[in-house]
Amino acid sequence: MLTLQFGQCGNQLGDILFKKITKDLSSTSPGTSFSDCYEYSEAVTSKWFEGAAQDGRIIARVLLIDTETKVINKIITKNDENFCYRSRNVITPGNAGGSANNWAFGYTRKGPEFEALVMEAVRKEVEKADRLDSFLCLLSCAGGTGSGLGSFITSSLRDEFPLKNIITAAILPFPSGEIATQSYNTVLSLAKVLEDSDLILMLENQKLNHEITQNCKMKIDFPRDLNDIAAQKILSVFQPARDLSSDRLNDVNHIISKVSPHPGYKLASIEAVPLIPDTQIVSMSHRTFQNYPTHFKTLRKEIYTPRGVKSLSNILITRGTVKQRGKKMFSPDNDDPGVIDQLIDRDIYSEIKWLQFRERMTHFRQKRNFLGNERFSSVISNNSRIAEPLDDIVSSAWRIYTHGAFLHQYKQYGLEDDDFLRAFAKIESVVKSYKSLEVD
Ligand SMILES: Nc1nc2c(ncn2[C@@H]2O[C@H](COP(=O)(O)OP(=O)(O)OP(=O)(O)O)[C@@H](O)[C@H]2O)c(=O)[nH]1
Ligand SMILES: [Mg+2]
Repeated sequence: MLTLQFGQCGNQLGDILFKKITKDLSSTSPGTSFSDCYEYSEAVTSKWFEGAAQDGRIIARVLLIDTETKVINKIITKNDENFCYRSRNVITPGNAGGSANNWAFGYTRKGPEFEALVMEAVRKEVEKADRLDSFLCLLSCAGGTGSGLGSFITSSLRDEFPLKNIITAAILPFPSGEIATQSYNTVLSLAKVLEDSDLILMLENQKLNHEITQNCKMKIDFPRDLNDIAAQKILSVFQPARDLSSDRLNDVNHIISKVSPHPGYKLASIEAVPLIPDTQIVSMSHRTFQNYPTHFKTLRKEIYTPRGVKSLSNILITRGTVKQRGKKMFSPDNDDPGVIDQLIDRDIYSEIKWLQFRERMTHFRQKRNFLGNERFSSVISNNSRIAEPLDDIVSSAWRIYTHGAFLHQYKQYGLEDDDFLRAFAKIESVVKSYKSLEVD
């Protein structure tokens, strides 16, 4: 995997993501055997890192890209004790002062300006790695750099590496009160990344914020806490685990084939428990307070979706200890032939039978503790709930468009009405496809 971080949000989220990965690696109570841990560490290190620096720290396989230097400088001067960045992978030419929350500026000006530098760095990483099959792009949709430059480079990746996977983690803005042009930028950037990515992880700031406030009493540290739980969600899917039905590792190809089986449906969201940011942990007891049934009840509450929401695919990922009630072991039943991890008892299936379309549900399992949690479960789901926030964004973009608001800012960088209309149409058709799932 090669991670590409774009703009303020992409870089801040990525920095926390890599801190979490090293935290996961250095767990002092992994809860499983030495050989399991060794295998896990090897898989994690080869997925996210590329060897060690002279000072012994491991080097993150990542490009840090921004049109201004402030955010990235802050990140690289902080000097983490466990990992470091490769200086040639820090791409912030000059100090052009950002992309002014304007997708068109980021896409049409900064895109071509950065392309050669970024792609040269990508090629070097691809050549160096044994087998690099995927790119993970981190960006926010509302600003100018992540959305504009990020979606431009995603197209360049797709053109040059047609067979590699591209996963985009897209941060959606709060519905209102942030940036006047956020709905244009979100529609324009999503329309592009939908064409070029195999899977888009939708991370809504509003929802992340809600998830923290309902679990934690302390004041939220924005955006740090949001990035903290967003990173936990992403890692819960990508850190090593095995598909219980085939014993196959959860490599990116496998995840994409399970979550996004149809090119018309590429949007996924992740629910997870327990979701507590590091800054909110008062004591370790938070990490273990939930017993096994409560744990799944909480997951059920998180994944609760309004009536009528239909899912195309779901992967349940369970990490850590699965307590066996009354020592009843699970025995494979008719619809689950094949290998079932010995640790899973039948309770787990009774706890999750509420998941819709069980026949389309896959189960990934990892015995090792996760990020200091004795037990951590998540569901990555491709379902129709996403139609609602998308519909809101495209409606709000239409509203300002029909008043001609801010259009000159985009037209001065070459955008035409047709470009807007095509992007609106693209998002509307995605909304329609997801809504059509709900019609029985
Ligand atoms: N979750 C999260 N959201 C962020 C973070 N930083 C910014 N945002 C959100 O991202 C949007 C703004 O985009 P930025 O990433 O700041 O913009 P940029 O890509 O740097 O683009 P320009 O500054 O316009 O060049 C808003 O919706 C913010 O709420 C972050 O660290 N985490
Ligand atoms: Mg910025």
